[in-house]
Amino acid sequence: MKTVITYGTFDLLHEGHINLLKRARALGDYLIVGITSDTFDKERGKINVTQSLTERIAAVKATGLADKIIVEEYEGQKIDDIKRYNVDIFTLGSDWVGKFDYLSAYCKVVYLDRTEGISSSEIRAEESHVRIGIVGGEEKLALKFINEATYINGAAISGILKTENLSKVAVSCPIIDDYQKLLSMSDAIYIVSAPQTHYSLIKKALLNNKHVLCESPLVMNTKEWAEIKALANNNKLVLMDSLKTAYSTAYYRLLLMVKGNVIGDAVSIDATSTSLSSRYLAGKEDNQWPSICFWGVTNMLPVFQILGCNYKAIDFVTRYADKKEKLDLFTKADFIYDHATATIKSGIGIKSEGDLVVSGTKGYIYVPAPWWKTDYFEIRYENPSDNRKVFYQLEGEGIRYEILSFVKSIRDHKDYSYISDDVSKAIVKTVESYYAKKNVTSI
Ligand code: C2G
Repeated sequence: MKTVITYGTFDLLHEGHINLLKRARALGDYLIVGITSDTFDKERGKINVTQSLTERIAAVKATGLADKIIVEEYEGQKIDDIKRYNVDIFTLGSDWVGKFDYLSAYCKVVYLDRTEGISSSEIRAEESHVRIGIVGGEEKLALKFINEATYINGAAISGILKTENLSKVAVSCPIIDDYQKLLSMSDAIYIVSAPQTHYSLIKKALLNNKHVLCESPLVMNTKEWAEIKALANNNKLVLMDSLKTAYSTAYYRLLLMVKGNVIGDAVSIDATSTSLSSRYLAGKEDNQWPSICFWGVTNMLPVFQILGCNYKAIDFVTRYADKKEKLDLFTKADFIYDHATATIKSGIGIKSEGDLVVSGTKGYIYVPAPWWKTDYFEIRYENPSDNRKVFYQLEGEGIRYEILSFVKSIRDHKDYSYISDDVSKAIVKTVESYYAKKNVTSI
């Protein structure tokens, strides 16, 4: 019996895939098809896959061309599989010519002609493109977003609203003078401006029937939060918090592990994020981005996503930039829960060690600085030999996965956000209590 093996994502199974499977099958008597897992696809940069692994397995099974279906989960698995299944021939489409010649040490390698003129990404791209307009920030943030959007099938940048620190050279999309005009040429808006400007920008976008992705905090008080959320829901529009950390695979897996009780009960969380970001200290007041909003909201993420949103008490210690007491250079917040506590330190006017520690009754998780764009963390126990190091590749600080969730939410009319409404509202509630100067000690 001559065993043949081939691999693929097989997203939105189409004629090209089926031709390949037929030709692969004709090379021998028994065909094994390896289908890539969601995680493995993400790790190898294929993040636009529309269908789940289960759906893709079912589709390949339905062709009746595979004698056995396996899941490809890790780099190098092909060698394991060829040995395990005593494979005679490894085959792939001609777009991979040369890439797997090293497998000829284990079996015959055959590249089959690819079917021209059809691909999953072309099928995906046929779906309506979401045109995203960018508002606020400056070229560094805008450039990152524009670059990350290029990885997302179905997303296109319509333009960016002109601000004084945007230079024509830097940005590779149209610079638009007027917000109404940007809205008219967009399906959705990404708001990366100072938080005190969000409410009016979000409301105008929603009233113009545009979806919104906005840096947290969405607004500065819970009354406005309820109003814009109702406006979005009533008009079946997506209104999503933007906090790229939530979309970092390592951070997301950390949450799952804590919820899986790997460190016992989470009792204390310490999160610090700082940067000497002069650019947010300068300029007119509505350009200034206070620490509690710039880094504070990122530090709040693990607190609310692990300990919940219903803390009993909160105390702030803050250092203002000046007597106007509107812009904080540094803010520490201590949260008290029924059976847990958390301390977050946020600063755009100080430098500190930007790590995250989640302390539990069986052990703790340590995320080294800069924890907010982490691809790595450690689970540590009393007996160091039990410690575990965990690594997940992170591309683009998580921004492309955030854009993907936003575009999928718009396309499928579902909520694929990694930040729940509860967390979104708790962030706003905390910012509101800070500015109400409740329990705020100035240093
Ligand atoms: N294919 C083809 N013609 C097309 C499209 C795809 O012959 N028009 C072939 C590809 O060459 C591949 C198989 O169909 O052999 C599956 O294609 P994809 O689902 O795009 O998967 P891919 O990312 O190419 O997977 O590690 C190797 C990868 O697993 C191959």
